[in-house]
Amino acid sequence: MAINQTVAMMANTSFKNAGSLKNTPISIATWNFQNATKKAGELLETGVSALDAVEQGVREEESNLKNTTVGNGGAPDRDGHVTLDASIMAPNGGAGSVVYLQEIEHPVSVARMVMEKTPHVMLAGEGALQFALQNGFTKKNLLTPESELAWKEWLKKKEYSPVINIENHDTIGMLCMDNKGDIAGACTTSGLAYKMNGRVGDSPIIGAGLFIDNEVGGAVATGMGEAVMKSVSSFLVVELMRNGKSPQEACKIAIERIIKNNSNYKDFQVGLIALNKDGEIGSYCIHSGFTYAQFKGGVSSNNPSASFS
Ligand code: SD4
Repeated sequence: MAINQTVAMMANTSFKNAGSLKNTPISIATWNFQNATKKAGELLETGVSALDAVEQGVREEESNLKNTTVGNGGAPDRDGHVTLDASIMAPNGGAGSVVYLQEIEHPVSVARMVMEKTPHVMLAGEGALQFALQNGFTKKNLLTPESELAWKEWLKKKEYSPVINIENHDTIGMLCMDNKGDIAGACTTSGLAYKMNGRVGDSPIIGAGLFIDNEVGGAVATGMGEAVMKSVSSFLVVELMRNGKSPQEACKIAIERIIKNNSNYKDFQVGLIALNKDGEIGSYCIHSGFTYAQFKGGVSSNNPSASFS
């Protein structure tokens, strides 16, 4: 390489890095899941990779019985099945996901195995379960007595109307940057409570619920998956960042796209969070009330997101 080319590259790099948080371990997650961001963040601070940290972080919520939108204790569909969707993306561009997976507490870890042990990106339903069982996962009844009771109560009226920010929105999407500056992400959910049997949301759809490009950054979504899928929102956020937008600007533009394309946007919530290679964070949602958790430099916080309304 010519010397002047090398010097130009070095100058460019140091300019870009001036004052940035590049290589500073950080974990952020949708909603107030500080247990999860703390778990991931503390791992990152010991030198664990972004991929390992993000998996371990979201597993906290998959096991949290009080969270009725993720993993064990997740609300069932209309017919009483707890069906889980999850995805994971690695800094090397790898991606794995599972959809409509039942009776496995940690779908994110199955998604990781799909990424690492198969030539595929996504496994669904029975096939995903079979793959999980063959790889050492064990079956567990994920319908807790509390979730069953709430479902039976819902059955009395069978009214399907998601309540913004409350009952249907506790999906965890997480983004981590490790001390090498590598970024990974994961998203895991039982989806919308009392959804139709067979319904799959955005969380396991690469580009919709989650997207990482380790040259640029990552984004992850929560909320009404149908709207997120139609706009391929996480991919859009990353592409906007690639084209020079800050994570905050990118999230805002992507939410505005959803609003523009869905005349019923007043009836549902979508929240997006993003992280770029300089460690900058963005977050934007349709309706106020969405928050994101963050762990950085040993400090844990829950932060209100900017919103359209
Ligand atoms: C879905 N996006 O299945 C998920 C639901 C969600 O917080 O985010 N809930 O559509």
